[in-house]
Amino acid sequence: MRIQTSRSSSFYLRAKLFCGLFATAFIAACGGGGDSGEEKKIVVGYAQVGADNPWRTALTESVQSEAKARGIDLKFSLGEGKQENQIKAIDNFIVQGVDVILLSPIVETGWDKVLKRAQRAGIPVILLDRTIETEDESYYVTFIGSNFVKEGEMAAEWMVENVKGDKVNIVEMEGTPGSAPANDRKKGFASVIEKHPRFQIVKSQTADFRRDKGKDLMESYLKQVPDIDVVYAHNDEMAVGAISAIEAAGKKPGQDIVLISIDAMSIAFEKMIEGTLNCAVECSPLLGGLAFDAVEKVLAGETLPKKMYMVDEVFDQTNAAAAMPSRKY
Ligand code: GYE
Repeated sequence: MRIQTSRSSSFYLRAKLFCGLFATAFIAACGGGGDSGEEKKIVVGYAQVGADNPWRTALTESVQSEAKARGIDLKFSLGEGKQENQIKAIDNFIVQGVDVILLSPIVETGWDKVLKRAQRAGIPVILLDRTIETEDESYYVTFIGSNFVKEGEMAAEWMVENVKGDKVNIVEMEGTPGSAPANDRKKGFASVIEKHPRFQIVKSQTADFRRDKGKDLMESYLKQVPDIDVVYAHNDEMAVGAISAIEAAGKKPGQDIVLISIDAMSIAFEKMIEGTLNCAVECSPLLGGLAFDAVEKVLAGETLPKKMYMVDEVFDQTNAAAAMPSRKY
């Protein structure tokens, strides 16, 4: 884990110190409690992408249940898969004067203006689950989630080790265009196969992290490419869609065609155990605990590492059954 001090966190620290100096006069405004002697609740706004797949719903539940457990007032907004809705949600949180904003950005670019507005309002922003590309890293305090480049590398490394043959044709199913996991899982995977020329990506298109679109895309791949050896799907849901398209075409997923996906949700374990999915690289949606630890630390004036990565594991048919009972999502 890399530890960096950002301009934004020192700014919040200065704001906090100011509050500390004037604590007796302005105690309520600074969140220190009012006449009743009761602690003022921390208010957090969370701009989530949407509810398009089970991974995302698991993340939402993790954040909501953790807020509840800690007595934090959570203002929750679902962006319905649109960046403009997420930007509106952030502006609303600014107007409401929340203490901290959590953002799961649908795509990587286009956040600078709204994040600048949050910074001017003195509201720290924590990136949860997905990263952004920005002209100014001080617009966010920290990122909490997985290293998607590494996930792509792990998927490719599993393939290099387990898939034999002089010429291996891969079809790739990409996640939401412009999203950090789609960009980085592609990058990580490509960086490994570059060193192993027997592997070739013959087609690569998006299926938006969705099962129905994964099925449609696989149907079209099967028509266009006669000899597919491997499907590399950026998430389980698209792989599950691909599995049904392969079965409908009269082929055996997991045997005639190797399938590799990312997330390792419980559906992936079911598929690995039944033999239709070969490998799943983990990406945990259980980020609520870390998110609110970070919220509390930033409000206490602590400087956080700029990136906090989850440790992800690789599962396949050799260890899926043993791991299944201890899986939490
Ligand atoms: O892999 C996918 C979801 O952002 C890491 O988004 C997340 C990804 C996850 O829709 O299933």
